[in-house]
Amino acid sequence: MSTPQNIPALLSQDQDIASLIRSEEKRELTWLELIPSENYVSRACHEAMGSVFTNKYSEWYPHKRYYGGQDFTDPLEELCIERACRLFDCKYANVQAHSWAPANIATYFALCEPGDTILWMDLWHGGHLTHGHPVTYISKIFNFVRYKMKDPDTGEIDYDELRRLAIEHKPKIILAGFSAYSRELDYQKFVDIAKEVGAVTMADMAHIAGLIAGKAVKNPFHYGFDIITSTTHKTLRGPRGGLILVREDVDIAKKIDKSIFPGFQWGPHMHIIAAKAVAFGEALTPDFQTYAQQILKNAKAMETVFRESNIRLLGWGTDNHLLLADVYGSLWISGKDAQNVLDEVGITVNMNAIADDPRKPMDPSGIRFGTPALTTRWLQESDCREVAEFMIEAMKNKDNWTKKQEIRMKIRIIAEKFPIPDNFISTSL
Ligand code: DSN
Repeated sequence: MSTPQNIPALLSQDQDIASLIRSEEKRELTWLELIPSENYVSRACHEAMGSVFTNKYSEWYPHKRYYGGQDFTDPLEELCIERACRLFDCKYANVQAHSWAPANIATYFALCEPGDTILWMDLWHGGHLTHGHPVTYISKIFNFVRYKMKDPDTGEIDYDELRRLAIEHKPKIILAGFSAYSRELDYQKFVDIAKEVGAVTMADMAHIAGLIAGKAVKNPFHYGFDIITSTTHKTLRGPRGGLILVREDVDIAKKIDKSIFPGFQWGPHMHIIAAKAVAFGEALTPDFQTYAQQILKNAKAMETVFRESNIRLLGWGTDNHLLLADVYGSLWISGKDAQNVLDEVGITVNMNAIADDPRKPMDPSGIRFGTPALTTRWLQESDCREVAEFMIEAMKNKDNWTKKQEIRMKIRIIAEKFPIPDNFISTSL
């Protein structure tokens, strides 16, 4: 029987769902995926996600579970924690957070009382909704104060303003992290400011966790950060999930464990914890370091092409896996139209607001794109340059059907030349 063994059953039992899965597989094979938060997980990871651990309830933590039958969940979770700590060079890990938002929210509740202040990076300057944007429920509970970039064209954070806000508001947490920011942060400055005002430092590394694990970018723990939160499915290339790491403070670690359970989440998803452990095992290998380095080289190659074409890049380029281009300001195409045109030619990106965007969030000025998934397919710098050139050509020819068909054919050829590697394809319906 082919792997995994549930697929033939799905095909005979529920053809509607089987057919949608097959269509998505085809899309993933024939389109080039450039959304910087997406990737392909390994076949081994898929198998762990599809395993019998999905059947098991395991509330609480290893060796103090509430339900019986935990002979195999305890060593599983312990192994996952041990791998996470080794990977990120820290003492404590909570691997139960279901995803990004639960990881962040549980951390706020672990360390703050209602009304306490958290300093975060403005959403329009690269931060994330889960950092306390006014549309979120958590913004009604905690007092979120925003800092920004000094200059969106260099990407430098306004550290003087950050320090001023910290002194004025006395935050419990200073949060460094982003979902649409392409430069490395000055972690030392965050730590120095936090020490001055007695705040805890939290780095939300959801986007760059794989780059940290692969030693391609700096690890905030090496500068004294107290906490890192993350997803496990972006550059880290694991299952959809969350992760909370604590450098060394046992009291913080205990508070976070209590906040996740019983404070906020209940049954942990043990099949996802199994898949997280597999992904951490993969990320501990030298091959993963090569992968992480190549992500950066590929992003730099795309940066060069966009710069040569005089397209404005926020932050003047990238130090990580992603780029944010002001396509409206440079090519007079809105972010939404650019996303649609690129989709038509077989390239998936996402529209994104840029700093101080004059346009509306649902049709902003920018697109965000990156190289984690392309690099899993082992595209190299010259290939990524070519993809960048096709992107620009497509955006410049948004109303030219013949040109778009031509580009679509060329993208299809690239997709065929760089198939998703065998060990990253998990189904064969
Ligand atoms: N989906 C996340 C990302 O793409 O960064 C944001 O929620």
